[in-house]
Amino acid sequence: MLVTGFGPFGPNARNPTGEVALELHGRCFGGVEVHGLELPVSWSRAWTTLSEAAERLRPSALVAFGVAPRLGVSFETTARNVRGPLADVDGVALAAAESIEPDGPATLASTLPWMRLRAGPLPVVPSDDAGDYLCNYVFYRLMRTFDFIPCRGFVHTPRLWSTDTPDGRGYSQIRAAMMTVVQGVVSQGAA
Ligand code: PCA
Repeated sequence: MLVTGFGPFGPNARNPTGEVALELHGRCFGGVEVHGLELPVSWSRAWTTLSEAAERLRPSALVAFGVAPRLGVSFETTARNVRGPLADVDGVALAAAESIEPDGPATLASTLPWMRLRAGPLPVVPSDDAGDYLCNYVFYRLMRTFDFIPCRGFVHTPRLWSTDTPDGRGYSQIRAAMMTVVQGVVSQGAA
């Protein structure tokens, strides 16, 4: 099973999703080994990093995580064919919002068993809109491209508040939420 998170970006000096994904690397959940990967918040490098790993590993499941300014965990149901003009960590920005794939479908549905997943200590916040930044971009492209991974999708966690420390409340809740999601995907028989 492939588990990804993102690296730091903008005001998020730390991104718990990338840190936890790397921590999970090599761990087993119910006999399923996790390959954990951190993706750079870069329009050019995020997708090449993910697609290289997915093509090489051919996992049975892929859960991609990122942070959003929300109080709970969102199982993103719907990837949208749009990306916005916000600059990435390389300083690259589009002039205006545009389609990810001009002739691609407007939306693509997650194939995670999200209706049956929990998020540990954090509440679940329904979402059919992953935004128009790197998370939605990677989500749309992984839904569009990885037909060889039957179970795949995207999950937003809250972001880490600046007062948190690695062993602080916010971080440990996000970490527990991500572990619960990964465990849930395995116990649903999806990985
Ligand atoms: N969140 C951003 C990109 C990286 C991340 O963790 C997003 O929601 O698009």
